[in-house]
Amino acid sequence: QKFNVAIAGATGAVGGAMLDVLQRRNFPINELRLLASERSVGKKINFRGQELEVQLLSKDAFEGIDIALFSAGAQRSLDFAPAAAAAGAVVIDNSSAYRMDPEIPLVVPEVNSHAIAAHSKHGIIANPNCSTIQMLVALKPILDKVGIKRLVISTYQAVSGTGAKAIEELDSQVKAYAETKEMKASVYPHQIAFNCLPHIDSFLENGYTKEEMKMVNETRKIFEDNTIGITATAVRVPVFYGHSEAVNIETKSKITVAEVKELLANAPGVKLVDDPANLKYPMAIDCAGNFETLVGRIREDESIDNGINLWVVSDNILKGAALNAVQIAESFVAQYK
Ligand code: 2RA
Repeated sequence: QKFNVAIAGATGAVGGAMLDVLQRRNFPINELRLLASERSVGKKINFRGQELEVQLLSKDAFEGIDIALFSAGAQRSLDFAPAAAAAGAVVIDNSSAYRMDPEIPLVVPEVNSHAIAAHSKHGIIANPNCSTIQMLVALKPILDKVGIKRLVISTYQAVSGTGAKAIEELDSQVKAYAETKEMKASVYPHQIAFNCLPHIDSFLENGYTKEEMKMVNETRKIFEDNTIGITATAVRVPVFYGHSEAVNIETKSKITVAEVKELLANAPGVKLVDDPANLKYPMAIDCAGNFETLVGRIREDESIDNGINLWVVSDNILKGAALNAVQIAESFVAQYK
């Protein structure tokens, strides 16, 4: 069986990655419809050797579409996802628009693919935030085995999470430095080259950023457990692709480092990279372009009874967005088509 698929936001960084992932995973496509804003209409994009023309993202652009992948920002998802669903498509939305809506499933296929069942309410499935996805892929086997009481997370996030302009900004600042010229900041409030910004998305009343609270709220929704204590610090670092995360876990019952390694070595979507004696540990430069979530630096947190530390690295544009969205589509068609 083949499906008619639309990509809303087809010319953006994640939209382009969705196209790449659909090809790499040989998703069964009958028609692929590329949708974007006015300024991109008419652009030609190659897909499986075919030249496709970008069409206007509008309410009536979804006639005959089975699956609509959205990555065009929250407002466009709010404007157009209901119309796509009304036209009979199932919408898989990468924006933050519907993630915390109690009637909309928020899905990481390796973690809670059962939640896809709730797509029937509104025809929309939400893709979690990139930093949440990679962490939960690593945590899921530990959660199932010994339960999780508390998480303390620090993230080191690539500039591609902000978008194409941020990639250009880091590149131009590094070049300016090399030529001893002044580095200019416009996408970010401060210089990002050779710097770390503890500021991703906007600040909230409680002193946290939206990015940090996404990790708290999305984790509790996906794990279906509001009792897990979670605190996060999200930091932008001068890396192009690949988010890195230090995850401290307090488990409900004891688990050894050896048991964690055994679990992760067999966990779906995970690649164990944990051999510090031979300088082998997850690095952003090794995850870029690949589908796996790399986990290493596994060690006991001896400051509490049941503590484990992990270092988790994954390509924020692939597993953090485009790959997870396509895997939701794969899981959806496997269960419901
Ligand atoms: C970021 N997770 O990294 C956010 C959105 N992609 O900027």
